[in-house]
Amino acid sequence: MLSIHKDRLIERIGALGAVGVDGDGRRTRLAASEEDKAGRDLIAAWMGEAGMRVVVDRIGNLFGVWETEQNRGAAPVMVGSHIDTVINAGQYDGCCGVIAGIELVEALRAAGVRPRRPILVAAFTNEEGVRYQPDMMGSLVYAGGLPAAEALAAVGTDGTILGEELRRIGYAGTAEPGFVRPCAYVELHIEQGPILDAEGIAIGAVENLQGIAWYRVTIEGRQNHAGTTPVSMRADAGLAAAKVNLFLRERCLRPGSRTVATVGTMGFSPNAVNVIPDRAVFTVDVRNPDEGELRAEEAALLAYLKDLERTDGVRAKAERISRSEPVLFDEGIVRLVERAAKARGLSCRRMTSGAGQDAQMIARICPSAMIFVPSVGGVSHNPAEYTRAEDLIHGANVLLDVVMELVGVDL
Ligand code: HGY
Ligand code: MN
Ligand code: MN
Repeated sequence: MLSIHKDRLIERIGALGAVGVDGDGRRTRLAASEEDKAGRDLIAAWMGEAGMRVVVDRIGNLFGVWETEQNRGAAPVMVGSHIDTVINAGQYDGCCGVIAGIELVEALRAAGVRPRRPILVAAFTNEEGVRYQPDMMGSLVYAGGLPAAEALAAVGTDGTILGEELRRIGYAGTAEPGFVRPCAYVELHIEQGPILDAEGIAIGAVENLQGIAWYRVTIEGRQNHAGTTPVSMRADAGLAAAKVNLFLRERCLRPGSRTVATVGTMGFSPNAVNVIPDRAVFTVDVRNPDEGELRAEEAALLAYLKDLERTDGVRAKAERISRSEPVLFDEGIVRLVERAAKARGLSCRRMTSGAGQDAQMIARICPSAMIFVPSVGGVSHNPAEYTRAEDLIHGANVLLDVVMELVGVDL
């Protein structure tokens, strides 16, 4: 069986992982940052070395295109993921899917295999959504779910404008997002959860993905003295914010609940040790695999904020900053993943993706599915994120096998 160049796969994941690591050893490559540029330059160089044409679209999505005289014009198979990261990130999230995509093209070319379809390897812009919202932005624009002009005008958490930043780093491309509609999309990704590692299973055949809703909540109370103000006279924005976090956890702990919720950022004003905060601004990330249950969670949050206005004498508002529905992946491709794993003697199980993924956006325009490999201890969005080399190699080889099936090859 054809296999990818395993040493180079691992080497390149390590090389990209070294990009954007600061003096304290924290790895951060936020979308359209200098660090993201350095990562993009590396990926573009590897795409070129693999004999691919490099294309950048208007939202900065980076593609390696491998097409031949024989297959030019046929709808391509697309693989890929993202290389932007969260803050103080691990080195595998997204990156292994892009690098494995490049490696599968290298392997097919080295073996003289002639695919009947072109292959595109994608590195989508701003999958994480940490600096600019919404998340999965580049793939959402590519799939026609968000106008490029609107995405390019996105104002970052640092006040920058995405379009200007893409120009500054040299990745404001000219290709129209969606310039080609793939016939299929397959994304290799680390699980980022604990299941495969805990069950000792090598491959996850991802059949669906949960819905995600992000809100920015602003609670306004009354600034006052921390020592002289009786508790009964307080309109404490900080306390109200804490109550929301607790409320969300209680919702998740209800029997049978499949909801997960996270308050990942929070800021107080005036943010002084001896002043009751008059304002708390925080984000809520709430997820559920069922659209109806997700909507119920959102409604419960908004109703609770209304209650807080009455009980705590504060004003509360919630602005929805991102929303993606649960997605079912393509059963045919999921079965290809299971067959490919079996043919390689690898254990495999079906899974739901707890994380948002570019695949959920590309699923809007073509049959899509994902391949998961284990995350040791289920740790991710954390520098301790770790996937064993042999698991990465297994995942890349299963991706190679699935793509060979999808493109049809002449040996
Ligand atoms: O937030 C997520 O689920 C993904 O890592 N963007
Ligand atoms: Mn990811
Ligand atoms: Mn991520």
